[in-house]
Amino acid sequence: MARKTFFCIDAHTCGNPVRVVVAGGPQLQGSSMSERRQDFVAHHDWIRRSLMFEPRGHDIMSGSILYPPISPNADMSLLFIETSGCLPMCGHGTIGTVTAILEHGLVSTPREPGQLTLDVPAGQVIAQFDRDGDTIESVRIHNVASYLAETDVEIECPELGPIRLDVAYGGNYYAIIDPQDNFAGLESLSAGDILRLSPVVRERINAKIECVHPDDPTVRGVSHVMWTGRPQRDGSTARNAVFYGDRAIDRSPCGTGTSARMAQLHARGQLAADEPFTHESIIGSQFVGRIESLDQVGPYPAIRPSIQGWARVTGLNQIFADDRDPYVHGFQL
Ligand code: PYC
Repeated sequence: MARKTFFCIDAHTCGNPVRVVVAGGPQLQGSSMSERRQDFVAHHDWIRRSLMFEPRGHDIMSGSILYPPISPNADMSLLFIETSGCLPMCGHGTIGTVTAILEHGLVSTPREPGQLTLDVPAGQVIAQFDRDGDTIESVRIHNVASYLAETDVEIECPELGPIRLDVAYGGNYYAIIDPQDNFAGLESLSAGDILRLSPVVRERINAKIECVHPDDPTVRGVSHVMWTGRPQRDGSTARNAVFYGDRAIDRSPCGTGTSARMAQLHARGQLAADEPFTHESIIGSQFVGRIESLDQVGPYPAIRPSIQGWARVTGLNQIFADDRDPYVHGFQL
């Protein structure tokens, strides 16, 4: 019998799960986290499926695997794993991972007090944390440069008719659908509607446009669909629901999605650099976004966003992947 053991800390960030693999991850080849992500996808993807899908995970499971730093200035590296694949960057995943590893003493002395510098497939991000004794109260991620890639692309959406959407990058590419003639806003959709319509929207936008990151051609294609609407909670600027993978709606306000949304609004002249942006999720949890500075990605004017949120650890999980188990590689209904 061959049995592999993964030592995990399970957590959630503002409602969305984060399974942090602290030991048991495979050794990866490559000189950057982008190359190592490609190596993982080519040779070790069964681990993602095993830990994310049923019966060890579920449709919305998401997580990370910890690795030593690659860059001389970094504290550690993260690989993101999800039911949807291996993301270049994940905001809620980073907030949950940082909270889990600090609360469990896995980083005793950050290179800079109060912050961790992390190599991730999309580049490098900085996580500033607020600590109260042994508890991490909140984490602010200084994310990769984010930009508006396409505006007013029209597609035919089943049930709604023709709709216009923008595509923006915040660590992943997002199709962003704002209220318009054929879409009354997020409040007009049920979770079932989002799960039914979003895969078709994603397929049609990817058939119509090709987005490729100017600095890394392995980062390409719209993976996430964001429906926007009016805020329902005090203090929120906007509300959103992000669809990803085959069946997932982010329970958090989505870190890379909030970054993409701020880049879109800034490029459209609807969000000033000094204006706070509090994003509300489908369950009412909030991230506080900020435009930290302006940047450029290839030909695109870009922003450097930060997003702040909180996470709570839900338990320690020692997970077995046993060759005798016919469902060792996971399944999806
Ligand atoms: O928070 O960036 C995020 C994210 C991506 C997919 C789910 N959450």
